[in-house]
Amino acid sequence: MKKVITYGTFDLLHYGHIRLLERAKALGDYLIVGVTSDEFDKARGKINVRESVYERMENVRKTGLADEIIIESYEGQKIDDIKKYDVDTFVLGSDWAGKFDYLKEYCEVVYLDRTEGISSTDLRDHTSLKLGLIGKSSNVDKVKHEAVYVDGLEALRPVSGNDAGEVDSLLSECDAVYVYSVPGKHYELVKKALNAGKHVLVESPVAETREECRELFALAKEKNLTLMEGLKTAYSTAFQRLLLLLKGGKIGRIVSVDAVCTSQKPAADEEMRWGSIADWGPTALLPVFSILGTDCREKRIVTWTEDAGSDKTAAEGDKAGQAKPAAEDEKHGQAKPVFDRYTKVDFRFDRAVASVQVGKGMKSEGELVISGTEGYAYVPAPWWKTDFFEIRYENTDENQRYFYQLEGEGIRYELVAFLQAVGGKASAVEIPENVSEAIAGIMEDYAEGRDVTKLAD
Ligand code: C2G
Repeated sequence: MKKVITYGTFDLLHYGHIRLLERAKALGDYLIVGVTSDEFDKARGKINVRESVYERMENVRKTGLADEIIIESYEGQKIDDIKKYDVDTFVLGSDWAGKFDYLKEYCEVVYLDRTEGISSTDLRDHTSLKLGLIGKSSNVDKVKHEAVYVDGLEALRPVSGNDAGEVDSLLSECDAVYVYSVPGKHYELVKKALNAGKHVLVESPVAETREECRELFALAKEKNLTLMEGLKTAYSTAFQRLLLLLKGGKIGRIVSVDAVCTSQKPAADEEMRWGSIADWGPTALLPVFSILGTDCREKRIVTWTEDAGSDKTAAEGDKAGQAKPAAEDEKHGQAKPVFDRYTKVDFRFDRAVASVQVGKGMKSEGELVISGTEGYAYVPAPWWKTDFFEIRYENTDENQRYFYQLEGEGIRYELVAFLQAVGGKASAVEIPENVSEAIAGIMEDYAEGRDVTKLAD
């Protein structure tokens, strides 16, 4: 019996794929088809795959052409498979001509003409989504750049969240918006976009109070729109795998979660002078609420703001992270914004504790440590661009290291998830509403001075 093997992603299965399978099948008596796993595709840069590996395997099965279907999940697996299944012929499309000649050492290698005029990319691009960008900053520019890597997404020019006319005109041209303005404007901008029938991806925090957050998610549900919180860390494979391992008991009972996020220089662009708690807070809070839940029994917030000399608490007129006029700045005749340069939040949950330290204009080790009764998880700085973590034990011989590809800063994965959510795949949203609400709640408590103590200048 002559065995033939071929591999592919087979996303949105089309006649180009089917013709390849038919011709491969004709080369022997038994055809094995390797379908790439979601993770393997991500690791090799194919981040736009719409269907899961199981959907893609099922579509291949339905063709009736495969005698056996396997999952391809790691680099180099082709050699293992050729030996394991005693394959006579390896087949792939001509777009790969020459790339797999090294397999000639193990079996016959055949490249078949690729079918012109059809590709999964074209099919994905066919349903293009126009994404308006609201907010003018280097962060928004990054999103515009990253959108290029996302099939089926067209990022329009950024407009300022302060210019109502610009925002209105943008809303008339797009299908969805990405909002990254100042925290105090997110609620009104998100509400405006939802009322205009647009899907929304909003950089965290979604809003500055629990109530506003709840209201926005309810409005999105009522209008059958997607409202997704943007926090790129949540969309990195490494962070997602870390959470799964922890939930699976990898380090025993979790006793504490400790996250640190700092950056030396405050944001240059005036519109984006967010304070530490609004800028870094959501990122640092993400692992706390994702791992320990959102029912903290008590918390303590200690903060240092630039105008710490005044006897005001953080609450008086000082929205969380919001630039608040302090002394007139005689140079520009504008209010000089102040913000919290450093904030520490300590939490007590029923069965664990947590701490987050965030700072802008100060530095510390930006690591994430999750401590457990059998070991601990260590994510080195900058932990929020998660591509590596280690599970460490008393017996260091048992330590395990995990690495997952993270292209750019991970923004593109967030955009792919948003596109999938808009397309109806709600499971693509990695931040549950209760976590979004809990993050907004910390912004609210900070602004209201609840559990807040200010450091002297
Ligand atoms: N194909 C084709 N004609 C097209 C599109 C794809 O003949 N119009 C072929 C490809 O050459 C490949 C197979 O169909 O042999 C599957 O294509 P993809 O799903 O795009 O898979 P690919 O990323 O090419 O991965 O380890 C996986 C292999 O490297 C193939």
